[in-house]
Amino acid sequence: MKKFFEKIILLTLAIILIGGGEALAIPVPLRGVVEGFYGTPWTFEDRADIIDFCRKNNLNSYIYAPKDDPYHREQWRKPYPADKLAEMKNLVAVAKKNNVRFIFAVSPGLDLNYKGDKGEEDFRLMIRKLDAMYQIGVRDFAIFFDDLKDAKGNHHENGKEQAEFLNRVQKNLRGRYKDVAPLITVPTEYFYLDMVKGEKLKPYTKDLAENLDPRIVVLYTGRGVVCDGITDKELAEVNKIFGREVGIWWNYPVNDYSLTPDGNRNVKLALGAIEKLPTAKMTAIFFNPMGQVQLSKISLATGAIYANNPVTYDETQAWNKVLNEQFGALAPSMKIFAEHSRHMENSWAKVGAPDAIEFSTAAFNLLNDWGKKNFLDFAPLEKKIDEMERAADILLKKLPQKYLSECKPQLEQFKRIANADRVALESLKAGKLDPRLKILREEIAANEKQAVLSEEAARKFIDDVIKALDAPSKTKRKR
Ligand code: LOG
Repeated sequence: MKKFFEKIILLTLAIILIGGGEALAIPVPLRGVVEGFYGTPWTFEDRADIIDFCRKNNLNSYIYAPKDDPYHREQWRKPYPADKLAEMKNLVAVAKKNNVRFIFAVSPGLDLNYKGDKGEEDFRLMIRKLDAMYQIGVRDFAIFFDDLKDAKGNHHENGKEQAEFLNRVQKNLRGRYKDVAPLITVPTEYFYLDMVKGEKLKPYTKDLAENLDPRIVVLYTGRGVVCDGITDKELAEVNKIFGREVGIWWNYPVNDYSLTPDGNRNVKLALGAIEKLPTAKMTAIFFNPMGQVQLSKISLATGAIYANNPVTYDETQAWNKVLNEQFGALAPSMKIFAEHSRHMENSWAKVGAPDAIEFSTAAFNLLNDWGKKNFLDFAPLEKKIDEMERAADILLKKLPQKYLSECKPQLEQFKRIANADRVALESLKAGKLDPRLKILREEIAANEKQAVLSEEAARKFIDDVIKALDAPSKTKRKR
């Protein structure tokens, strides 16, 4: 008995020593990047670069799933032409060298047949497609069924059929090749609010969950497609639904839905940290990036820190660390810019910390006091505006081309906004609207076709000041 206790004490000591006094890190087993966005796919160089980045950041997987590669989705039946296949082979070799799993995905759902001769033919074509990838060294495969809704928001998928298709693909591959990893999938109903109606599971999800081989990895995105975090409780609930530990497909920093009314893509950059993700155990986490590969690395690197130890992850600490590592002497300026460009929100999406909280707080306080108090403290906001202008100038001048080419319109817009904020502040000081402010606002609005940032902070301040100073005076209203 005494020996037993001694052993326990020694073991505990060893754990404390190895862990440096902290809880031992438990990395998410499958962790990496899913190239899963709409819009121009990454180039070979981008992918090789991100695979190298994965190794350096202890991410172990990369999923190839660019929505707008025709061979991935719209024309999934077609084999890759020789030149594309050769390129893919090189990429698979790069991944192998970097110890990163190259996961090849196909999205056949737009027109996949499940039944009859057509079903047999499509199954054969899918296997042919995956076999070609096996031949060039791929050992990990995924089949995705996301985004199959029609204009009315309905989909026509049958969960049982889909499950049987996936099971059959997995059985076929693993039957012939002993070194193929379990299949990964994204269901058609891949976010919680789409999986349930009222309290009940929708038939598609129920049938899929009941019939899917328990070894197949299911990815889901959270309560919504792009949502403000996932709690441990939600994760547990979804694990229960699928009868397995699910994985997460996390839609940040992806910005393919940040569109202007005329359809321009990627107008806002997501430069914040990964945040609000579970600490509970999970099978996998994949971060969906922006088309802007270099700037995606800010949040991807924070995601890597998270995925390597979800329990101890601190987003502020991670964000500062990553900015310092990636931008060196330019980190302080980059941080100011990035602070104004991290929150993503529209009618169906919401993710990322609010933009420039200190700025919006200072602006709110100032406008709140304005007209009420005799003494107004302009200094906090003035300081912020100085910093913004300086940061924009420094970055426009010194940022290496590989970054600048991804954010020049946004940096120029940042400078315009800072400049207009200054005029707005001066107007408040004078108690009178400087007529230049409306002109500056028009210029900013015209450029919002290509660059948006700080909508609720620095950009809003311009509108708020115009509103405050433009209001018709009481005497005017009487007339
Ligand atoms: C797509 C994804 C896209 C993302 C953000 C999933 C599983 N699928 O609405 O390709 O990049 O949202 O727009 C998606 O997230 N569908």
